[in-house]
Amino acid sequence: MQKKLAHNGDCMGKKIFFITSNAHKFSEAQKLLKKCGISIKRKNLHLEEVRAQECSEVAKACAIEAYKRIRKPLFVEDSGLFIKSLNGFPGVYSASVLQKIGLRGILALLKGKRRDAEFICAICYVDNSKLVQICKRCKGKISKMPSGRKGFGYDPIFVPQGGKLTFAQDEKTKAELSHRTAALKALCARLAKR
Ligand code: ITT
Repeated sequence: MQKKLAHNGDCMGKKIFFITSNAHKFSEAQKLLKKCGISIKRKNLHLEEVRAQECSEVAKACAIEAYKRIRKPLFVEDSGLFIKSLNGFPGVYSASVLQKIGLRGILALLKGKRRDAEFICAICYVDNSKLVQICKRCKGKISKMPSGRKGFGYDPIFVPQGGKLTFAQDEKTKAELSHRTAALKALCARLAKR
């Protein structure tokens, strides 16, 4: 990649693009990254996601494609819900599965099955001198019924480990320990390193 930055710390205080079509993901990231002095701008490049088994592969391929197009510091985040008894389904297909069968469809598939699940968030950051990959998880269980009005996506059916409320009922807990929070904190730490 062209022209080197003087040092990696140069990312701090600069505007970074978060390439996403999802306003909820952007809003969560904006709040958290602001706390560590990173301001972000949303850009939707309508990237086509590659077929892959892992969020980190999807994030990396999209970030490289996005960098080719805009040549500005940016990150892409690919996330999803992985349910153990469904062999990781919906996983990397989380967005389209939610559109097609909804939360009720997922709950129907889980009748009589174990409900352990995890959210995964993979981030790939690219600028003119480096590519940073981060992948974090948040373990929990799928509830019996959707509950709560906060958050987005699968939040109404996801109860984090040790908790009783879904992420959609308790956004404070989500902000503290979600997969996205963990990944963004790790991104801040990596970008702050010289
Ligand atoms: P971009 O790819 O454009 O960023 P997207 O919504 O398509 O937006 P993903 O491909 O990463 O994002 O799909 C992730 C889906 O997984 C998302 O649409 C939600 O349905 C679900 N998801 C991810 N993180 C979540 C969270 O924190 N809470 C609830 N659902 C989440």
